[in-house]
Amino acid sequence: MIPVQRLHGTYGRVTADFISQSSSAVPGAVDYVLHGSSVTFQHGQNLSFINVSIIDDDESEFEEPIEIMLIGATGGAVLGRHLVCRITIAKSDSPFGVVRFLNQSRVSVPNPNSTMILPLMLERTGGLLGEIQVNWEIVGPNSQEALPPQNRDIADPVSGSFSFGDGEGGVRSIILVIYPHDDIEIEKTFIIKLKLVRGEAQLDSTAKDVTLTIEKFGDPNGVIQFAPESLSEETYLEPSALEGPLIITFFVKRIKGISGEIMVYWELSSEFDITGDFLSTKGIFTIADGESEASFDVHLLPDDTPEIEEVYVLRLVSVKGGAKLDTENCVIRFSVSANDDPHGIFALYSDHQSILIGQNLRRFIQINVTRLAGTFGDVAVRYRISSDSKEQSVVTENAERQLVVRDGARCKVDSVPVQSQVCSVFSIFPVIPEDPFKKTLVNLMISLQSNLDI
Ligand SMILES: [Ca+2]
Ligand SMILES: [Ca+2]
Ligand SMILES: [Ca+2]
Repeated sequence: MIPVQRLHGTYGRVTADFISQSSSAVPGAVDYVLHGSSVTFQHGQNLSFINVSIIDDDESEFEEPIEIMLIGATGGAVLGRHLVCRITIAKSDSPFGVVRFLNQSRVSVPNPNSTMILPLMLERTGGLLGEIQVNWEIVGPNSQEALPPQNRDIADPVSGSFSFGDGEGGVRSIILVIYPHDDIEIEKTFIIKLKLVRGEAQLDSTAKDVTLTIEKFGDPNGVIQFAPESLSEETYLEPSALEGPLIITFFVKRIKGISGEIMVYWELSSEFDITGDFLSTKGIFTIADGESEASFDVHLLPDDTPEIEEVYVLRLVSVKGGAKLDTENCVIRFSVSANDDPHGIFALYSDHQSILIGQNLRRFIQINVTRLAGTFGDVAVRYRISSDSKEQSVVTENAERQLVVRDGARCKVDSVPVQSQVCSVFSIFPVIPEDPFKKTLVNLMISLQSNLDI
């Protein structure tokens, strides 16, 4: 755009005529195009433009100056003093011309329901010296191999040839006929390539091929879900240190399409403390092209930590490679039953027990029940104090008593008034955990009996 100014008055509609001249550059479709031969100013307008297009090409050899000159004015205006504008074409045109696609270099189309026509346009432009022949071919899908004429995606012809005579430019078209999709189809990429086989024109390096992507149809890469055998909520036992990690295998299926290798990401979480429970709480596994089944392992580790039953959520979180997750069946739960005596093991240590004498000389046995291992929940402990002296009862009141060791507490102290002078042996009765820990009752009783420390 070359600006032309209208100085002084702007009354009425006027025009200014112009021409171009150049010692080497050729007007028309070769080096540049001068649009029109006059520039118009409407009433009140003081600025207008001359439009010059430079023909673009790859070569950069000669600079070519062009002069644009105002040569006359109409409508009452007169020419001023600055009438010549010089521009320089930095690049010179290839004398043989340039061949290029006019389409976008990347074209993406939905996989059609019915036959689809896709025209591609190419042109020879610039210099038109000599005959040239340009061939085209398609490579793909998703490879650099030439597309065979018989294929399921694009109708024959899948290659061809164009000739341009000496001095002949212009546009040619390639008509691609794209077949409708199959039941399911992966995304396919083809490249339509130009190749100069005769003559000396240049292929425009930025527009000598078109990458055509036909989008996938359906779920060619599949939908990922846990296999039915892994959907039920299982309960596992924490392994002992001797056994080592327990390997739990989960099965996964790929339904619908089975095309392409895909990567599936999984993750374990829990509202309980998951620290140290598993070798890893996340991972990746792959399903090979054509495969519909896979499995992955979760390693449940042994530990000495007392734990109540913990529920874990195992989730397939994402997939790479075009597949989708079945949102209905990508989360499962499993649990590990209570372990390492979560509610505790109860013991009496003789050096923690004592006889107290109150102000009124009443005597008390101060009982200190120690809770080892876990401290989950309130646990009621029943005990009985008896003496090796058979003749008289030691305890004033009930023979059997109960104390409650609270959730989190490691011991509980109770005082029992006594009558007798001698009380040398304590014995303690089973622990009776309160609901909801009935299940562990037996364990606790056994533990307790075998852990009595008198
Ligand atoms: Ca845990
Ligand atoms: Ca654990
Ligand atoms: Ca444990």
